[in-house]
Amino acid sequence: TPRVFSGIQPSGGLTLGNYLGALKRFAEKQDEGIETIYCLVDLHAITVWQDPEKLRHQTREAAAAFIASGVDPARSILFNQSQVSGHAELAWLFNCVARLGWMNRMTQFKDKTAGKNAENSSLGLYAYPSLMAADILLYHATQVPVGEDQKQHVELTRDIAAKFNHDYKTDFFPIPEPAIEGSATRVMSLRDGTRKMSKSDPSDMSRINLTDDADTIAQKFRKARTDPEPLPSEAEGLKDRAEARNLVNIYAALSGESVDQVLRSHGGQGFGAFKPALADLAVSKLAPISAEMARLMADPAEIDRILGQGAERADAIAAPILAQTLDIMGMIRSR
Ligand code: AQP
Repeated sequence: TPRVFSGIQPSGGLTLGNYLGALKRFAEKQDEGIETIYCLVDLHAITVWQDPEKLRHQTREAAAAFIASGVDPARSILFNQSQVSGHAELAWLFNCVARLGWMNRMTQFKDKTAGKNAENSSLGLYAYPSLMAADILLYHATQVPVGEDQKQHVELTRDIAAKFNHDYKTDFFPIPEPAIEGSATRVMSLRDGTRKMSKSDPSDMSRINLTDDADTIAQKFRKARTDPEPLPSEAEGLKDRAEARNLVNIYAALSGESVDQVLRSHGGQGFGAFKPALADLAVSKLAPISAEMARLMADPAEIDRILGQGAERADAIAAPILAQTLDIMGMIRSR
């Protein structure tokens, strides 16, 4: 039976990229009637420094964003990673399965240490993909909805599952599939069409936050970097225009239209007209989400209760899988 697992780091406020590449699709998967498990991966977040008070706030706010985006904690399992100890335990076991050479090929580590002294990064940041493999395989999940940027990590998860199965002569771990779908699998920065929109980008103007108000959203789109040409009438014409393509992709993903449909109605338009239309569309989709987030955040104890309940349901699936893994590896289990 198919089972979906995915997560988001509570490492800052969530962005339009997280919404279109992840949250919106998490709700759609749940509505397809597939078993869905969604996790706020706080153990991943601390691979870079997190102020403890802020981390708590960001975790609750991310939980509110899930719920406001349509993830129903009664139908999906929604919890924060550190409340289910199996994630950290299985990650250690996978640290002993994964090879150094595999980690060395991970582009996210290279991106996150670019221009910095990598020697000064946490060991956790380097081992991040091994923890992510544990997140997925701890539930024997088969489908992993992610944005384009996480594809390499899901492939590594497949390699770890296959090596474990091979080394221990078992078929215990299923080989999960990345599910990368839709026109916004890679939302780009509003300031630089070659970089992805990211919650940790130092420039707030590079991203739309789910908590931005209507004026801020309009201003950020107005100031978004573009070229001087009008929009083409066919997708082909966006080929060498990263910034224009990004705005059209965002429009398509928010409106539920294809890129061709968007260009049929907006082709020939200059950005002076297209940007306000895009801002209006974004506000109409995001305003109800940020309002619902604010409502939920007024009762943090209720959010914590939802996460605790989700963690109990998650642990009920995870604990037997972890126990079996330890047994397969030859660990004595006698208490
Ligand atoms: N720009 C994006 N476009 C489409 N999808 C995106 N995702 C992130 N950015 C984009 C998807 O959101 C999910 C959660 O990602 P994450 O929070 O675990 O970490 P990330 O991919 O590293 O995202 P950020 O926003 O860039 O966080 P920081 O800045 O903390 O590293 C994933 O499914 C991801 O694909």
